[in-house]
Amino acid sequence: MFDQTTPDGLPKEFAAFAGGVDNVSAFPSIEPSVPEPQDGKRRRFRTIWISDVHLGTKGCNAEMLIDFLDSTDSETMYLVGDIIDGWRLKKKFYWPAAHNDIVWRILKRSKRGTRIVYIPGNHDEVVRPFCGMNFGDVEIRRAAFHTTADGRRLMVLHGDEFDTVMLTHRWLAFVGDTAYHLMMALNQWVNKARTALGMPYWSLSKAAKHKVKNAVEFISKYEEIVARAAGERGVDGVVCGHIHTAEHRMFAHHGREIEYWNDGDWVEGCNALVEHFDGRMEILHWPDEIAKRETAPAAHDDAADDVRAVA
Ligand SMILES: [Mn+2]
Repeated sequence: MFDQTTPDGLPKEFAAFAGGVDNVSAFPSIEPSVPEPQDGKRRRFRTIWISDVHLGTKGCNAEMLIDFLDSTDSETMYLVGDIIDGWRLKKKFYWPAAHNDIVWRILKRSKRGTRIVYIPGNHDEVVRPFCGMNFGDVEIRRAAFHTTADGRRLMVLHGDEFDTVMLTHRWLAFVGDTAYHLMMALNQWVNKARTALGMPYWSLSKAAKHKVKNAVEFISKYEEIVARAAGERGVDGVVCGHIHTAEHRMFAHHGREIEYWNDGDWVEGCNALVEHFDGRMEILHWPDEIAKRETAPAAHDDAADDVRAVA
């Protein structure tokens, strides 16, 4: 069946998948498996912050991030840690082509002139010894100070520095609604088994709810601690990641207002923090942005319908 081969040495049958063979043969080269769109329509920002991408894990929403990277551009981009998950990679090597595509796109951005600052987090702590060095044009830093267009000074760091108890793993499991609902479903299961074994009812979901409450308290406390640290450093605010919870909050510190920004993650939330050219900052929830983009033509049609109705 596979006696005829293409010039790449691949069975002829594979050539039927237009582009597929190219992808296979091009994999070790520098071209991404998902090509960058050539239309050049990108939303431009002064600054973009992303973190907690967790490349090398199944959790990473690579498809969403590729869409984000292909739809935006900025003068500066901060990679605020946990970009590559070294912890997970050590246990099991997982590196799909899409994860290469993300690295490729980030390096391409740098080539195009975006200043890239990579602040390693706790999951990519293997990169931390290289802080202060440059990898090509990518600056690797332990933390950074960013001045917004309107002159605010922001401290940029991953944020595990303030997670002293390293609650990361525990709360990560409970923050997501998905995990919570899974818990609820599991509850029925556990109790069916318990009943069968003649054991009394035990509420796993109640235990989960307690954990969720703890997680909410943990997040709130964490935000407060990070903002206080920024206040003590005399800056106007802080940008961090780590807890996978995109947020903007204001805190008072000795009569001064301190901004707390968390750029979220690309596992569940798919958030990025952006600074517009006037210094205004915004958290983008990328699935919402995609939905807006896709409903925009429909909204236009609705408007046309309205016009027709009036006429
Ligand atoms: Mn982290």
